[in-house]
Amino acid sequence: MSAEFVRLPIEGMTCTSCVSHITKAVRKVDGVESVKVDLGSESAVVGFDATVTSVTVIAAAINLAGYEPHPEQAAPFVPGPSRGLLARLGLRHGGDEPAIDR
Ligand SMILES: [Cu+2]
Repeated sequence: MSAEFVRLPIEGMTCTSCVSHITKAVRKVDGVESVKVDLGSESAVVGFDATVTSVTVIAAAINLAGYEPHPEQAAPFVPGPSRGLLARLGLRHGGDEPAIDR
């Protein structure tokens, strides 16, 4: 598996139609495998094939759609059940109870 996940901060979102604009723009990028835009945290979690595309290319697509991504603040995102690692990265899964490192 070559999918890589990043959490990319995006400025300029104000409503759910912004979310769908950004989602559509990111999905069109070659190599993007998944995208989940979150209005509340003003960011998107993008899964992509790093041999095909990059955060820079994804950010450019978001920019063309009229929003202001911050690829320099993009952070690795670990999907799935690895909660200890998520907690260490300071990330939480929406809807899940907070990860507790003992
Ligand atoms: Cu909007």
